[in-house]
Amino acid sequence: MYETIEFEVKNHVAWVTLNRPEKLNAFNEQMKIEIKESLKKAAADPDVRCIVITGNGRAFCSGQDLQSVNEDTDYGEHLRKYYNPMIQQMAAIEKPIIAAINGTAAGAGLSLALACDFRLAHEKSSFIEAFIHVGLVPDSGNMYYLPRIVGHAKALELAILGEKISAAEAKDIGLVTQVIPHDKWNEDVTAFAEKLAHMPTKAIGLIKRYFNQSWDSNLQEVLGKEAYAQKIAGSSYDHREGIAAFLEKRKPLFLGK
Ligand code: T3D
Repeated sequence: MYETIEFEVKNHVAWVTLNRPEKLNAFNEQMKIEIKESLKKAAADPDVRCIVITGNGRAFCSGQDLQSVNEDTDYGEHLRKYYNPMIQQMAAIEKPIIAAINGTAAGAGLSLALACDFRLAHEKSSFIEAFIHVGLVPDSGNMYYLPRIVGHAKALELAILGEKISAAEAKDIGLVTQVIPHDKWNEDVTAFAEKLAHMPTKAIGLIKRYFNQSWDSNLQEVLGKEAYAQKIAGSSYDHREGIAAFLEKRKPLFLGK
């Protein structure tokens, strides 16, 4: 069904695997369309409670396919048509999204990882703000997320110097959640994703929505939004289950509703 990605749902987790390994999973037009379609499908499926984006081969994603651009390419239009809607779509999905960074993440491939809610890094993975090496600026949400994740000074350093950093360095600066050794990669990524997929999905969605909005809100507005969100979470099945499990001294069985 898809030409440039693989898509599978298993144990409440949707796996979106970028599949152009010979180009280090660089984005061509088809891949951007297919990622968007698969995310839409995962978002709409009530059985899906966590999404993982990963890559086949030795890279996560090397950014825009540089063989598919030329001097007539209108990058502004290209971003507005493909990348920006994808990044906005990811922020709007009220389910956790994990980037399972199996190898190099470069340029807009790094932006894709930054737009995820969690970043798990393979021990051999690397990260590079490659834009500067082709005379471009960070895009696809990179200028929004990178300084928020690693801080202004570090973000400028990475974007302007464009030096490759290792998974261990990425962990040190807070860019990734966890570095996973090669022999534990599949097992640990699956365990992390399935753990999230069995948590209170509705509350996770609300956390994501209001954390995102908090950047543009003052304290009074955030307090109001927290009260609103808590009213919704407080009337959920999972809240009742959490309280019951606590009182009965058992493990909760959250259903994501
Ligand atoms: O709207 C718009 O379209 C503008 C948006 C732009 C967003 C961007 O993403 S701009 C930044 C684009 N990405 C890059 O500049 C990264 C280019 N790639 C690299 O710098 C390096 O390949 C890596 C650092 C990612 C990995 O280096 P290395 O040494 O491990 O691998 P390699 O040998 O360079 O690449 C292996 C193959 O993948 C090679 O093909 P070959 O020679 O074996 O046939 C290489 O050409 C290909 N490849 C890697 N990245 C891309 C690519 N082909 C097309 N586009 C790529 N981005």
